[in-house]
Amino acid sequence: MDMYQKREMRKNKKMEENTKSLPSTSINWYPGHMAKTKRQIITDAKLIDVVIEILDARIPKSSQNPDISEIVSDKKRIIVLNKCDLADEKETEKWTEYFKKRNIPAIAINSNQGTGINNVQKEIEKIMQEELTSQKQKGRIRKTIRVMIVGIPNVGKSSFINRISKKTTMTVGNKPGVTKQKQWIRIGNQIELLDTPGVLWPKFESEEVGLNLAYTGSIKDEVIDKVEIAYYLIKYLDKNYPEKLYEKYKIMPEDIEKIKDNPQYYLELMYLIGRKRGALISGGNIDEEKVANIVLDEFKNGKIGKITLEKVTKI
Ligand SMILES: Nc1nc2c(ncn2[C@@H]2O[C@H](COP(=O)(O)OP(=O)(O)OP(=O)(O)O)[C@@H](O)[C@H]2O)c(=O)[nH]1
Ligand SMILES: [Mg+2]
Repeated sequence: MDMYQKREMRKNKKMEENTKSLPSTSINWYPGHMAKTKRQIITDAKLIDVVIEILDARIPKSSQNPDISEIVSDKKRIIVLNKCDLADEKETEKWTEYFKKRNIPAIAINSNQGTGINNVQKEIEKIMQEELTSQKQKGRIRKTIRVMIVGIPNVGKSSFINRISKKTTMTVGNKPGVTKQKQWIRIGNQIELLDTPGVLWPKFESEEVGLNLAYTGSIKDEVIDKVEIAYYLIKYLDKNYPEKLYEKYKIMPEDIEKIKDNPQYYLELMYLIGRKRGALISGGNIDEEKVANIVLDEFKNGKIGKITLEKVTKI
């Protein structure tokens, strides 16, 4: 057993004791405009040939809206794993395999840099080929291919559209709820894309789903307790990516030695990060809000490393 595994065992025991006394998160954010967008998607789906479901490569399961998946289940569908630059490459590969095994084409992309974008365009053409050929044989000149882009808030729908269309038509922003209404855009002479506002669903299946959506920036800051969310993120990273967490915040084995038996281990770890980053208020106390903001922002922007929060368990 190596050093990390030993520490892990001690901590798991501690964590079980700790969590009992902690408040449980109850993240839910489903404002009226999302219900409205969902209704709009149901109506528009009737005109659509292909649906591109954009997922966050770091949380392919939690970022898949069960309501939307159901609405578009009878459509030709492509899954796009966006923000692959922020995710663990090996895990992203497993996720694309996972979807392909279930007969859904899946493509990993980075909408900021353009990686993988051409493959999406090829896939749209491929998936439509049979229908287009059959229409041609019947003597019909095929109309436009209509593609609807759906996904949770802040996952990169508008960024993807800007990339694939090589334009900057859509407004993008580093917060959820940027796109307020649907918008069409044409690319080339055959494809039309429909951008839609991000939609979540009324009740998350588990606390973990809510946390994953909060860590990756799909839930509005105003409706979450950032300190609590950062606490859980630190706990997750300490359990799953300790090397990356320690390297980023310059945490030494001797630092851990000092806090490892503390019943509030994860809170101490958060304070330790706060001290390392100078997140202090008068009297030398830790500015909890500040350290929470640092960790959440740095995670969201990939500064802690390429991290996948959900692993494929069975391909
Ligand atoms: N690192 C990284 N960031 C990305 C990528 N794609 C988009 N982003 C960033 O993610 C943020 C959200 O992008 P948007 O395109 O506005 O997301 P959206 O899905 O349209 O969001 P809503 O309109 O609010 O639903 C922006 O800060 C983008 O720069 C990507 O592939 N990698
Ligand atoms: Mg948008």
